[in-house]
Amino acid sequence: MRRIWTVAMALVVGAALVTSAAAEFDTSKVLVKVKNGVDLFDLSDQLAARGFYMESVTALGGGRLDVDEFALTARESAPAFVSVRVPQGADVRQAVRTIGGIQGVEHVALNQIFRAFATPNDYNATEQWNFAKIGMPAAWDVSFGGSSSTIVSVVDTGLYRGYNDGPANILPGYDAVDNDNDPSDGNGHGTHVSGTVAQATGNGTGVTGIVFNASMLPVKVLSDKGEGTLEQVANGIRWAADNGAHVINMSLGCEATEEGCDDPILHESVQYAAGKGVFIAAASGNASASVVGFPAAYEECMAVGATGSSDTRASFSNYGTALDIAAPGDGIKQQTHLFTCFGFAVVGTPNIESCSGTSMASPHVAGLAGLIHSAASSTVNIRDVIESTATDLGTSGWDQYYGWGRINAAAALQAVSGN
Ligand SMILES: [Ca+2]
Ligand SMILES: [Ca+2]
Repeated sequence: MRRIWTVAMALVVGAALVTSAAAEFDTSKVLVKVKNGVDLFDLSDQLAARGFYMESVTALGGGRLDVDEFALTARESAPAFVSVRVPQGADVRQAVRTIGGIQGVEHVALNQIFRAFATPNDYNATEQWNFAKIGMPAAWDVSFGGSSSTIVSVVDTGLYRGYNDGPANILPGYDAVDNDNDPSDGNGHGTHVSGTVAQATGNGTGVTGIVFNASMLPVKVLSDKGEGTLEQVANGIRWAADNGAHVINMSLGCEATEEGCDDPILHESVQYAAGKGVFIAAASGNASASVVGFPAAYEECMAVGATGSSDTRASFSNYGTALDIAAPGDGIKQQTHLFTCFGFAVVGTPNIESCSGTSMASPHVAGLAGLIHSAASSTVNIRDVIESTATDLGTSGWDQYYGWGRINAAAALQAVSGN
């Protein structure tokens, strides 16, 4: 029997908006500037008498010293500033006023948080609730779109290159359907999925992608109808692994209950890529089934289920013992030529289309994996980072509906940056 893999996408459309507010300053400490001639040991005593702790002293030339070191080594009469710890739960603005009243104190500053001005001009938290939800702006502060040396392969219906807002860096790819080197997308699914990974960002047009500086390696294994054979899928996985992919996304699969779905040829192709160190994200399937589809269910793949804007499982999203992680997948906007988010070729004017499915969830994980690959040392286990930093949903810890939870890009990037 010929097994057909289909795109893992559903006809469910939903949208809501989520906004997040970030702290404006570090509430754990304030910075104190003192007048010339102030005895820092005396200041330390005065602070302690009011419940504050002098943590360190920064000399004019920079570098944090404790007060003894400063007294011994610094040559200037007054330091640049003194860092003072505020007790947990205390009103930091009141602390500023109290410390400001100590004799010899010239100025007390809130420990303001500065951010790279990296929020791109085409990012809109309302339009892209999915990126707001996973903390993309904060993740971009750590790695603004990653690096072109990171190669992400979307193994799908191909990638359309002619749009004004598609991925910026596209490598020559492969068409495993026609066995040639033209992986054009006559369907639109692969282009939408690729957009979530790496849509052109900061170009003032359309929407954004997660790891937009990455090099995209398009591999077409599904026809313009959104279907592909085991042969095509297995060839495509191996080609991507042999041609430099660090990350593979597969927003495709078959249901575990279908005859021939779990096949050693498919599994061995996945194992081949994993054996080369490739991180593989795959969609769990859209049958509302209690069993994850394949290839996602293989242990070498990170099986991705879909959540909506309220952080609950999308009704279509397959779950079960093989589910590893969840990501936004309900009402995801990217540029493509799919008019209806239903897998038939309608090539036309590019639009920002809202599509739903575990197909839309998986590239969030692939994109995050790419961003981690760009930002972290090669010894970092990308899968461990994604799982350990996910926002736990459902019952505590791993569960069959959300895996380790919904991905948290901000926490993942902070983890690998050492923050
Ligand atoms: Ca854009
Ligand atoms: Ca859980």
